[in-house]
Amino acid sequence: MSKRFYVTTPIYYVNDVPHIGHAYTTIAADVLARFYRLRGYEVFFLTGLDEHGQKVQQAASKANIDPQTHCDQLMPKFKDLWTKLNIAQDGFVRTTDPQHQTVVQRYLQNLYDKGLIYQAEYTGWYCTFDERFWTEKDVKKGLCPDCQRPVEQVSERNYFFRMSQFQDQLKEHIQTHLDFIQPESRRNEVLGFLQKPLEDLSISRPKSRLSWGIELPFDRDCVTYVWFDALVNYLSGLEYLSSHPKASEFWPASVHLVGKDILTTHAVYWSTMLMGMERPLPQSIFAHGWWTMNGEKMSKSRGNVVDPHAMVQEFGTDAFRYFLLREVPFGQDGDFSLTTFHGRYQAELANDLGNFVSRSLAMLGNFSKNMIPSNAPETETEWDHQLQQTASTLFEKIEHHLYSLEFHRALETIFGLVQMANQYIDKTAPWVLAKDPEKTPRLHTVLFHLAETLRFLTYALMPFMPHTAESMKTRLGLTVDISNSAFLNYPNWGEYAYINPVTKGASLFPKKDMPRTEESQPAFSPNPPLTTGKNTQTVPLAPSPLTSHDAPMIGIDEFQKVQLKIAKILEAERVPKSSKLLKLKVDIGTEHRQIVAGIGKKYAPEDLVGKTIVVVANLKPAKLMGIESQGMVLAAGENEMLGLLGVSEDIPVGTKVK
Ligand code: ME8
Repeated sequence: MSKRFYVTTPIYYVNDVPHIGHAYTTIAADVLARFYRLRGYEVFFLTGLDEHGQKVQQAASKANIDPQTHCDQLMPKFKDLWTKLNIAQDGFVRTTDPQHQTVVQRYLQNLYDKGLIYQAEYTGWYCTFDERFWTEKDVKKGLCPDCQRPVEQVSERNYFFRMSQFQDQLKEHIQTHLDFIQPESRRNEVLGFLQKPLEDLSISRPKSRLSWGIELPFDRDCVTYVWFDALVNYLSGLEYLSSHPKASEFWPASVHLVGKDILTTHAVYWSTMLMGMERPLPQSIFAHGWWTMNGEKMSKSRGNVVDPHAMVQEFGTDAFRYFLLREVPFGQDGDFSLTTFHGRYQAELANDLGNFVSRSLAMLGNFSKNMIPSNAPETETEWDHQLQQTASTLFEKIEHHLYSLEFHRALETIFGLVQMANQYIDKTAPWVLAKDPEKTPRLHTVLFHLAETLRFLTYALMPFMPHTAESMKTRLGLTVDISNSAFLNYPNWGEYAYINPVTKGASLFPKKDMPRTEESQPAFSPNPPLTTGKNTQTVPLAPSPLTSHDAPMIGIDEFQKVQLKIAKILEAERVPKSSKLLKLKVDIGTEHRQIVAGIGKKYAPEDLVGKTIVVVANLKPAKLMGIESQGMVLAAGENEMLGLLGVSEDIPVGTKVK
């Protein structure tokens, strides 16, 4: 029996055009879907649109059109972006699809018939934006505790789902299925939420207040609460969008990818709904973090929204896919800045990967007439061996990282091989071998190893950067079909019989100048994809770290004069009369130091204690506001400090940073 993998994204509200958050989850889901397809799984990848509810009704009335027309107009914006981002979904749900509505009504009737839905009078504080009620104790100063917008008191007869009945069963499930809610910190949050008694869930809205929704099958005067309607898409999509003869067997889903803000609706509402519907729970729900922009929350009013279209236009689809998944661990919040994006583009895509591909193909052209030497050469040197070993364990590592949704680690592993391959070229110096006919066998070994590395990288990049991989495949003259099941068995070094000539082609990632001025900076716009490239942002850009305009080049020996060390903050307090300065006591392994740091606007002292940071340990002591500082903490930012540098691993204090 073949293995199945079912991955979903949230279905996105069509109250506006798609943004980076939508792109982020959808790219992550696409990478998983592509990987498991290549691994020989039967895959169903579902995404779509959440078209009902108050938000959409309001957006439509603002535009002075009826809600269905509004949805029909916005839907292509999402589909177009997915095409541009090379998203290969298997199903695209719209909650206004009649088939979806039928499934929702069927489940509602089923719960109603079982006595799990009842009618009651309800008075509460209602937040239109979040489309949910809050109790008296939740609301402070008349504001929604979630989005801080004003709430209004609403009293109405509603239908309720007996969610409270499933509280213990849900807690037990979460505690006994450790993969169910990920990452672990989020599991603890949900368990924390479940400490309080769970209330029943209002699943209807009177048509007099909201007409844009699916009618309740047992009361035509009410429509279904938008979350109940939306969550059912994970089941309805399978029913009517999959052509697989056993589509229902894709349930339970392997993973629902969601943003951290909608974890509760998934972990609690959806899970208890499934319990009521007597359907198994998904294997896992993974909550990813949120992107900020240059340290600030993205919002249209601030004009700091990242426009995915503009990023793709400037840097290409694969660079955008790469950056989003490489920059930040999937469960954590991350900051988007053009400087960082450009930095990774130049260093990792243009210099490392792009260079490796063009150097290798150029040498195959120059020294072997575009033909890959036949497979014979055994590994001869330690370098050959190391390259081969690293490539041979690549796929297991990728699979391991993707299993725990560590996209950044999977990419780090792949790019580790790229770096090693570039060093291999430097060490083996094929151009020197080419000058001496006696060294031709050795030259062929080296060229063969380069071709094999290219082949392994082509396969490995396929899920992440499909255009790039496809282009590498063509350049290398590979004839294998790498659309499906190509990773069923991982490739073996030396097994492929090369017969076609290679072609060098144009640069995969041409070097780019950092857009330096507001006018030339197309990535951010207050009104994103509708006006690609025209509306420019107001955020000033930090200069690129890779251009030499701002800082003179230094040699490695100069850099090595700076002694950087891992340190732990033991104490922190404000420096009197300063809003910016904090006095820290840090452990640098060999001793405790007092450091005065200008980080007081970003951090409260109590948030810092226990943090692992990086410090300059050999800076001459200096006095700041009369207090001696015996070192310096490393932090990112220019005029404004955006954050302290930390470490992603558990590294002992005192360890040298190189
Ligand atoms: O919540 N960074 O839809 P939605 C990362 N229709 N992710 C972000 C983000 C950011 N800055 N901003 C938003 C809905 N998101 C419902 C879902 S599912 C049955 C119904 C993410 O369009 C957010 O976390 O408001 C969420 O996962 C997704 O965008 C969709 O948000």
